[in-house]
Amino acid sequence: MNLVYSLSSALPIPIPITGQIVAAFGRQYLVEFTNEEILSCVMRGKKNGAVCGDQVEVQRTTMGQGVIETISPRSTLLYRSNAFREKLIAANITQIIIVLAAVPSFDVELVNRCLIAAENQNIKVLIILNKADLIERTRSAAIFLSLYRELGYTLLELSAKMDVAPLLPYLQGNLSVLVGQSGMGKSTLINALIPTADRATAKISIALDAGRHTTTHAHLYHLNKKSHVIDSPGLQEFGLHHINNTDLAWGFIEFHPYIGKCKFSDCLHIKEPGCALTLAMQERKIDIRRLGFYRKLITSREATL
Ligand SMILES: Nc1nc2c(ncn2[C@@H]2O[C@H](COP(=O)(O)OP(=O)(O)O)[C@@H](O)[C@H]2O)c(=O)[nH]1
Ligand SMILES: [Mg+2]
Ligand SMILES: [Zn+2]
Repeated sequence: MNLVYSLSSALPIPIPITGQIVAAFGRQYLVEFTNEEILSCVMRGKKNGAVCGDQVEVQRTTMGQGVIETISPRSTLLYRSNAFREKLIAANITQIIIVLAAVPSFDVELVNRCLIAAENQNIKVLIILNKADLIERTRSAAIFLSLYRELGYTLLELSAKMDVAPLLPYLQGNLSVLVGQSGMGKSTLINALIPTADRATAKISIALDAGRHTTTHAHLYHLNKKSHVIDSPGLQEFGLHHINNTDLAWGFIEFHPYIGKCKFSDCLHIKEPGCALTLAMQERKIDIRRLGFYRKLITSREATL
């Protein structure tokens, strides 16, 4: 423990030590320090809002626990929100890995929403189509997902059960977060990548009295000194309340060349005359499914105003 002695009282004043949140569940956090020690911590006061991946300053308590005093400024923050609350997913990540599988079927809307959140934070994206060993079922999913490859996203087909090697080069040098619905194979991927992960997860699950096979909290794992992966609980929805209408359109990378070229500067690209996005869609430069999804998102927002 780092101590300095105050001249006036001669009592030791503990110096906060810097660490990283490697697990977050409710108001409890596990913070890892550079010497690999892990300490169970809570936030100072009633404050909430720290998340896996955060760099924090921790003060030790006499009970062998820690109190998080400050959260360092974040380079990125992935979160979702509705009108009532925000849910933080991970901080300081450099890559979002969207994990999909043909079985159970995945929700395209969730993919689009994850992509918007990623673009909004300027975080690069990798899409994985897992369970490629289920060849027949995977084929049609792969054909559908080629849309995203055409947009410029990297789409990787693999089987977490058979071989995760194709994923390794993409993880190198990144703090990645795995997101997706439950059942897509996120935890299976982690276990294949990090042989000790299962044990770590089980230990925390037992401590939390949670089921062994469901991920109930986010957990950061180290692949090597420079590459880290966060497993997150399954997502059923991805609210984008925090992203305004203009930024929503920027969340669709293929819209970029056309934004600002509409007849009306406040065009929402619904059915305004002279809309550059509508024209691009008619000329087949923009996929009708993506513009349709954008419009559905915008109109559902307007309706709730
Ligand atoms: N056939 C097949 N099944 C897989 C693969 N990856 C995961 N699964 C299965 O899919 C189910 C859900 O996996 P899990 O990792 O718990 O998904 P998570 O909820 O996204 O963490 C489990 O029964 C896994 O055994 C794969 O590559 N191929
Ligand atoms: Mg899981
Ligand atoms: Zn427009």
